[in-house]
Amino acid sequence: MTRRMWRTPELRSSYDVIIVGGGAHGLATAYYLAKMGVRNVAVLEARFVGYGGSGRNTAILRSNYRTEEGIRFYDQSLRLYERLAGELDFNLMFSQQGHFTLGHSESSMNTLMTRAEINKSVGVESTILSPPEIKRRVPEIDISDHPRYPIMGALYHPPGGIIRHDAVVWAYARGADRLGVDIHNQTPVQKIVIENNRVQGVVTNRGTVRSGKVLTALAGWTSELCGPTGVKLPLVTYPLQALVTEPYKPWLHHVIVSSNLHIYLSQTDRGELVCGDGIDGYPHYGMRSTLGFLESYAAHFLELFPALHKMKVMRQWAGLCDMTPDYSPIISPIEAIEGFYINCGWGTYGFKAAPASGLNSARMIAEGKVPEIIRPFHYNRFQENRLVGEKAAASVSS
Ligand code: PYC
Repeated sequence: MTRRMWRTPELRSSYDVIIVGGGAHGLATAYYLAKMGVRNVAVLEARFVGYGGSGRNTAILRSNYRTEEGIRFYDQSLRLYERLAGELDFNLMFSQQGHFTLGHSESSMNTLMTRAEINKSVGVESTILSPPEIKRRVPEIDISDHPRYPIMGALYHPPGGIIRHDAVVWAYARGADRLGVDIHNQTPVQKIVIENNRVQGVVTNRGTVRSGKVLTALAGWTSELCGPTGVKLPLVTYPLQALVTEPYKPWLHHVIVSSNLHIYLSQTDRGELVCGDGIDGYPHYGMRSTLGFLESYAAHFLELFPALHKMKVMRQWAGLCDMTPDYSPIISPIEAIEGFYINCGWGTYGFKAAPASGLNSARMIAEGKVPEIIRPFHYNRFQENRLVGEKAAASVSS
């Protein structure tokens, strides 16, 4: 008999904790909560698990950020990813193949050098390579002076790599389910019920569900649900597009990102190239892919790999990114509303953060205090002018 990976339980009238959003962050939070012994937890997902950014990203993992706060947090996430397949007993196909961020201008090389030094000071492997050193590892790349923006060097981050993103979602969902978490697909939350400055529950398409603790993990849709609660979040949602090519014999054995051309690519074990560009030029909630993206990606990609001019694209898609002004996330309780927690602002970095985001969100809810490592990501930093500026680590955002 086929064994389902997770149950389809009845929706109860109340839960101790409700997590809104069945992506990697919501499911990871539910899994770690249950592992800490918190019972009666539900994940409410509007469509199906992994429908949002968790199933639409380009599966790149890295921790070579710009600020100490960012590096420490994403490094914790990468360490959790290293052990995740064993912990969840699921083949996640994590390949730590090394990650290159190419620089094509003096100013981007300065930024990459700064990042290398800050990373090293925090104990994260990152180093600067010259064009011939890059060519030795990626022989197909064009390091000549023919391109409009020749390659001047790269930030090389050996622990970075790629993982099977859908498998991460399924593994967390199955792990959470086995520990008793109820996962409800097709259950959009329409409203968060707040009375006397306390969370009382949520209204869904299937009725009201009571709970004294609600966490939203909705990425690009956060403002839609949180706006009516009166909590002001400095989020702007932009689509981020990606594409996948037909399969080729394995030739690319590293993740390649260009900080000036704003593109990135890697090759999956099936041979497809998974490619992406910067966020769309203006905010919207559309998830259609565009010809403009395809054209700009092709032009920039051929600057790096002109030999691949006959490459065929198999499909394109888009996901939604909830961008903050400093390009760092928001994970915090909303102190003015007891029992209300938010997890958002992941911009173009969400997928790689899921394990650390889930673990620390779970600690925040279960222990009632904000773990040290996520304190810099409190939402009050915008009022208090304590920004954690990560724009320099966002090669994908123009
Ligand atoms: O930050 O590594 C990154 C990234 C790749 C694709 C989107 N963001």
